[in-house]
Amino acid sequence: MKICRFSAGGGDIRIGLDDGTHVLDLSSAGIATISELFESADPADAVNQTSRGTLPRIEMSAVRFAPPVEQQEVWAAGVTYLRSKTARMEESDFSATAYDRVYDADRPEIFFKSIAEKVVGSGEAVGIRRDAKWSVPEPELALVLNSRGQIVGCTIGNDMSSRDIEGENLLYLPQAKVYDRSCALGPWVHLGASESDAREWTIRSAIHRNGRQVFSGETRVGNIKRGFQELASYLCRSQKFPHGAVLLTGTGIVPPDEFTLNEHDVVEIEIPAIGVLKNPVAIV
Ligand code: DO4
Ligand code: MG
Repeated sequence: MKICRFSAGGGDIRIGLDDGTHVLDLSSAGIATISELFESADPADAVNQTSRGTLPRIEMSAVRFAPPVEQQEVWAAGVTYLRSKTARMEESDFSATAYDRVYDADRPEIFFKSIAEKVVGSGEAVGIRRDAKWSVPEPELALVLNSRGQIVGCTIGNDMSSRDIEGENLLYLPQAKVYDRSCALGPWVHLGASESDAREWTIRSAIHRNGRQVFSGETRVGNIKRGFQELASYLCRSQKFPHGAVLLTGTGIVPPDEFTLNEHDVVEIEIPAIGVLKNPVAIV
């Protein structure tokens, strides 16, 4: 089951359910926010309690997806795939051992990524920093957590990153990772998939420039070194999320070192069970 935040015809943001060809308007059945859905004992069951036949149906082509966060903080895990560890060690001289160590350490790397209001949805521009020379998307599975720290769903995340800034000095990580339009999420939240199901999923990414594909790559979610609960429980150690949180789980897709994003490129990230997160690139 997949749900989203959306608007249509310039109206308010509503909560929607995917029925394949249309979005069913759950807000008309009293589900006003995704946060309240995530807080219910069984979000998929709460959706199933609505009488689908009576819900307004909106053509998919008329839907504008909003990011699937309201007040949730967005955090991200790093160096969870071998591919990410290798890339990080190659881009940096004196930080290389830090990446090597964190890959094998008990405690994962987890960093703050975005407040909800700065997240962009599918169709909106993601940003590359004006002062960066080497910018890449990071296609990632994102876990959706409620205020009790329970994983209630999965969405797609793009952890936009400035590799030259990150590689220059590990202490610059927040600048490499957190800036305007540096986090995209959506378009759907897949409710109720088990971790073993999700580990079978493939993440695919493609980058287009002037209508031509300039990069494509893929990985399997199962290549993540750490468990979902392990990552979520570290995030929630000594920290409460009264509105819930989203946790990006790290990237396993890294373009070749000579590749950097340009303004007007289009980044697509697909996880077939969730959908396609598609964003043009803007300089910020
Ligand atoms: O410290 C670097 C961050 C790595 C990251 O974001 C990732 O592996 O996805
Ligand atoms: Mg990342």
